[in-house]
Amino acid sequence: MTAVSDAATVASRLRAIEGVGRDRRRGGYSRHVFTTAERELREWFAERAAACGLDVEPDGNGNVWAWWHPCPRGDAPAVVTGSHLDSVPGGGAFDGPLGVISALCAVERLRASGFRPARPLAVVAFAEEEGGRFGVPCLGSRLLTGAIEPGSALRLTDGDGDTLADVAARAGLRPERMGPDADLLARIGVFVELHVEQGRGLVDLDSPVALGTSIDPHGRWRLSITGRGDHAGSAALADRRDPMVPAAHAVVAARQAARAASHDGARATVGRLEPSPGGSNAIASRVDVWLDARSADGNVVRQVVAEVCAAAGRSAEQEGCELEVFAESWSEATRFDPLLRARMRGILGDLPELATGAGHDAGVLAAHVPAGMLYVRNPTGISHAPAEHAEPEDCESGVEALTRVLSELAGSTGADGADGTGGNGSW
Ligand code: HGY
Ligand code: MN
Ligand code: MN
Repeated sequence: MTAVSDAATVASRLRAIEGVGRDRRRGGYSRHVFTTAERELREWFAERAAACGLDVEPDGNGNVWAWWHPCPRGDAPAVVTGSHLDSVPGGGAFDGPLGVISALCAVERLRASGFRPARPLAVVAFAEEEGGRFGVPCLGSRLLTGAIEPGSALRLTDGDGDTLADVAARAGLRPERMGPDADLLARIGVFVELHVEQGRGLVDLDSPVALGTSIDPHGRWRLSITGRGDHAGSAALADRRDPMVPAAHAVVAARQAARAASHDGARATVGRLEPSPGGSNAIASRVDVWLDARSADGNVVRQVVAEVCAAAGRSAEQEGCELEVFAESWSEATRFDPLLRARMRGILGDLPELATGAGHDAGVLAAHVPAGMLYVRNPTGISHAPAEHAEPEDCESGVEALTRVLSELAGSTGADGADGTGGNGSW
């Protein structure tokens, strides 16, 4: 591959956006879908993609695609790579943007090397992967693939009570057209996502890059506990119906239930808890508790959730409160395409292979097209927090790997006209 000027390194591209969406209160970044910060990133992505000769085409669901045209077989299923630009509240700099930026850098290097794809090649930035604004992760890829019913998606609301329909319309989309896009989905032949590792697998294996094997089943539930608001100083204990007490039991029960099922890799987390009205000298009238539960076994996830809800229910009954539970999202287990994984191993050599508990758009697409992932070492192992990190040289190893994979999958240098598949039409 050609030598790369600093201008096209991942580190330089990350620096170019490092000021966008900084969260002064929480630290890290808050770049939620269709907010000013995320819109700024979309515009930056579109500019950079156009600058490297790609045709930028936003789809009807808020995802942004950048296509490498023309190519000898324009109608062949495309090789697609990319990730997302949105973040969790107070998130790190790499989760999402590393995959999008690495894809752009890989395309720039392929073009600079004189490579010509035998089939379309695209870079995509999916919308609302974190579910940080509307509560459902991978919303853009779920809408594209029909993994979520459009009507229920459009009725999702953000913290201000604005619906996705209203926010999307303000962003220039046509809510009535949002939903499955079979034509676009049919254009995708294979999807490869590069992502910062969310864990310490690579640090312990001392390798800068790994292949993804699977994503654990995982979901989100909202426990809504209703009591009676009152004065913190005058309400007698015997008269209280304080929803914060069952909420506290839910938090502790999450850890206990996960620990009891830790042999199945169970994890249960309450990262978000919203008392209303939220006065420090008032008993809350209602508390919403969001439970995130995951495990290698979907039945174990459901078991953990049942235990947490039972504990919160018992406490709510004792406290004279009402508990309602709402399932907000569910992601089945993903096993990445073994043929594609073998192909990527053939291209990159025997890299470590990692399972993950973190969800990705590649997990949603995997139900429709061969999908694979590349992980870049994160020396802290931490993610969804400002301490998330990847060293510049490891990011370059990631781009190098992605560039080689794209070059192989997308076909020839134009000399031999090979179509890039493994010869048997598979990947
Ligand atoms: O929550 C997840 O696993 C992903 O980061 N959206
Ligand atoms: Mn991510
Ligand atoms: Mn994430």
